[in-house]
Amino acid sequence: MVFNPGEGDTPVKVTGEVTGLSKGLHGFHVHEFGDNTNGCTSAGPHFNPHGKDHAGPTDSDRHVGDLGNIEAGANGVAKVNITDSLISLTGAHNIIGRTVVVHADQDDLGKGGHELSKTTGNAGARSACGVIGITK
Ligand SMILES: [Cu+2]
Ligand SMILES: [Zn+2]
Repeated sequence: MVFNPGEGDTPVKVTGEVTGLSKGLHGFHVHEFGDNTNGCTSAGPHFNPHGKDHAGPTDSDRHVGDLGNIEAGANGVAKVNITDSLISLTGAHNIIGRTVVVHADQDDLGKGGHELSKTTGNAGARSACGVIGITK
């Protein structure tokens, strides 16, 4: 996964590929901690510096880490190509040193009416994760 900043830091372009998924939509978020000591659980909750409710990437009130869903085809591959104006590689919304998580289930973007909709989008287990770092 590659996170590329635009001019003046935003938007950030997220590109890459996730393989081995079940067909369909999978929640895709930046979680608070860059810690995978106990697997993806150690990444903590969604990155939410302003204490908002969980929502979708196009909602004005959302967690900074709410990047919505990625969609895998029948081959289990999801191509990621997201441009987001809230995450940043500098300042208060900096996601470097945090963790990107792919979930087992679809993120309902806060609208599913489930008790977890407003915190996690009820996106289920954490299937894969990786700390966001700096590379050449
Ligand atoms: Cu998540
Ligand atoms: Zn969220």
